Amino acid sequence: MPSQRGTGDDGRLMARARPPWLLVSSFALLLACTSSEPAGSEGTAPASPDGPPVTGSLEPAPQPTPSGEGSNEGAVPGELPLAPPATPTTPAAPGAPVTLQLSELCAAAEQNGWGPIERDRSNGEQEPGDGGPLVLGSTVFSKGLGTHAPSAVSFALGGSCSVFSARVGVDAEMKGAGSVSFQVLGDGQLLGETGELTGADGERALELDVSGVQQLQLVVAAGAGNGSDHADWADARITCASTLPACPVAQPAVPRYDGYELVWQDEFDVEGAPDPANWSFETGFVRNEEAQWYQPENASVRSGFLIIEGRRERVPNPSYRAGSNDWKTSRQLAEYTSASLHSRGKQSFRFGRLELRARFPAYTGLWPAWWMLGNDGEWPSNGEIDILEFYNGALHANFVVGTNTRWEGNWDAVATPLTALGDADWDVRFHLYRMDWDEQRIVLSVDGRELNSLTLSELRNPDGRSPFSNPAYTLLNLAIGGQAGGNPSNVPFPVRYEIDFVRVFQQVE
Ligand SMILES: [Ca+2]
Ligand SMILES: [Ca+2]
Ligand SMILES: [Ca+2]
Repeated sequence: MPSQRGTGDDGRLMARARPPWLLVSSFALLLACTSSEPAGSEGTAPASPDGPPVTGSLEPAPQPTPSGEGSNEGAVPGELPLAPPATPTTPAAPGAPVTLQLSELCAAAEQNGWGPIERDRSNGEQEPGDGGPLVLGSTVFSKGLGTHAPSAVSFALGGSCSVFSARVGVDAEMKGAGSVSFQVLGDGQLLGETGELTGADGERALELDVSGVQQLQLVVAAGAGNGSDHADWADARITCASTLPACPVAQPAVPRYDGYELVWQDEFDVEGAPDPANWSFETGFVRNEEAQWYQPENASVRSGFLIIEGRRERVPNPSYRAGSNDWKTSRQLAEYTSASLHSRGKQSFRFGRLELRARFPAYTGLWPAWWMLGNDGEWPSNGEIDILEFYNGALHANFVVGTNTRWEGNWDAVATPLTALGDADWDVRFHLYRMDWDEQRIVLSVDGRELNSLTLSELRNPDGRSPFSNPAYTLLNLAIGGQAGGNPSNVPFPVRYEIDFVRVFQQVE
C-alpha cells in the first residue's frame, strides 16, 4: 500500500470488492412470496397475523428524484436531497387539527419480531437504539417506526383523528432482501394493506381515513419467513383534533470507562448541516487521483446520523485546463460526488480513547475512512493514523510517518479482510471503531478486535521524534475510485456512509 500512495498533498489511501446487488425499480409491481432467510441470526418467527380481505386505499409513492446522472439542481448546501423533514408535532391552536408523528406518541401496546420497535431508526439488531437511519429506496426519513416482522403496534386515538399516512417498505439496510406486508387496522377492521413487498420494491404511500377510530393498529406480516424483514413505517403521522400523549424517544447512553472522562463528542443529533463548530469541508479534487468531487451538499445530519452520500453525478471542474498533466486540472468533469469533513483548527486531541460508530456498504470502488492527521507540519511528517479505512475487501489500519524524501511515507500498515471477521452480513451492521492512544502506544480496533498497534518509539520521523506525541485532528470522508478505491462503475449509487457518533475520552488526571 505505501507504494500506491499519492504524491504530494497529505497522501491518502485505500478500497474493496463485492458483486453489485441486483437493482430493481422501486416501483416494480408487488411481488408475491419470495421470502428468504438471509441476515444470519434472525430466526423464523410465527406466521403473520391473519387479516380481513383487502380494502382501503393504496397508492404508489411518488417517484424519488434520481440522484444519479445529470444535474445537481435542487441540492441545498448542507442538505441531502432526501425526504423533506418530517412535520414535527406542534401544539394545537384552539380548534385547529394537529399533525402528529406516531414515533413521538406513546404506544398502547407493541410487539416486534426482533428486539424492540425503534423510534426514528431502522430495526437494526436486537438492542434498542441500534438501528440506522430509516431509508426506503434512496430516501432517508427523519421520523417513523422501525420494526421487524411479525410486528404490531397500537395507538389509542380516542376517535379524535381523521387521517393516517405513512410511507412503508423494507428498509434499504437489508440491500433488497426481506419480504413483508403492511396492514393498518382500526378497531380490528382492516383499513388498508400493501400486499407483499420485498426489499427490492422500494416504498408505498399509505393514506387512510381513520375517522372515529379508537384503536389504531399497525401490523407487519412476515410472509413465509422473517429473515431480513426490517419493515419501516416512515413519516407515519396522524391528523387529530387535539394532541395525544407524547413519549420521549430514548437515546442509548454514552458508556463510562473507568479512569476516563468524555471530553468531546458529536452525536449528530441536530438535523441539517454538520455542526460548523466541529467540522469544515474539503472541496473539489483533493488527493489520490480519486474520482469524486467533494462538496458540502453530500453531507447532512438526519435522525441522529451524519450521512455522507456518494452519488453518480457530473460536476464541471472549474480548474480544467486542456492539455494539463495534473489530474486535478486535466479532467473536465467529475463523474461522482461525495463529501469529506475534517476538524482541523476546530477540534484536535492528544491522547485518549477515540470512538466512532459507523456503517458503510462494502462495494468495490468505495473508500470510506476515519483518520487522524497531526496539526503541525506537512504530510507525512505530521503523522497519519488510519483508524477506519476500507477498500479492496479489507479494513486497513495504518500509521504513517515521514522519511527523508518529501511526500514519501514510512508505513506500518495492516489489512484485515472482511472475510476474516466471520460475518457474511458484516457491512449490514454498524461497528464500533476505537483508537486507544497514550504516550507509549496506540491500539486500533473494531468491535474490540485489534486491527493494528504501534509502540511510538518504533516508528519515528527522520529527526528521531514521533509525530504521534502531538495533537491531531480528525477526518471523515467517503472517497470513490482513485489510486486504491477500485473501479466504482458497478456501485449502486447513491450509497451512504452513516456515522452515529464520534466521541473522545481522556484519562482523568
Ligand atoms: Ca434494535
Ligand atoms: Ca418475510
Ligand atoms: Ca447519533
